[in-house]
Amino acid sequence: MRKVLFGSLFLVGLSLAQPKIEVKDAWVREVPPTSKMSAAYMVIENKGKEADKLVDASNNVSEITELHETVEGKMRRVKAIEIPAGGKVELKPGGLHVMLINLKKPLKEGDTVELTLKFEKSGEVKVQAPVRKGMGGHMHKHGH
Ligand SMILES: [Cu+2]
Repeated sequence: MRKVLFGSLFLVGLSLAQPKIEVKDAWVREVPPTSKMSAAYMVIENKGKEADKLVDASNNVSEITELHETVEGKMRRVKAIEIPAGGKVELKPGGLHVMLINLKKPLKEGDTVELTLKFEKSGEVKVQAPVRKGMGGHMHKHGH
């Protein structure tokens, strides 16, 4: 019995010491100045041995931050995004994203957004996300 207890304490210590969540390739979509909304995309990797969940987010450019998914062209809010142990989840246009609602100022290419992601087990992870033009989904002007 003592052996089991000792073993689990050791595991807790180990998982606290190791950062498990890695966020890569974060970016925010450039939007026209008239738009009050944008979205952030990224790849979230979980190098730990336990699944974790993205449960909340905040940022420095919009009043509201929500976790969204796109299903059949429509966005809806999700409570959490699960990141499987040893796996990764890609937030990308047309899929999961972090929604930035009520932008305080227009977002231009070259700006940087500070995102704070809150994970159920790993806690807060801060990310610098550059603003980029989105691929596809542009509003094209037709005619001349
Ligand atoms: Cu959305």
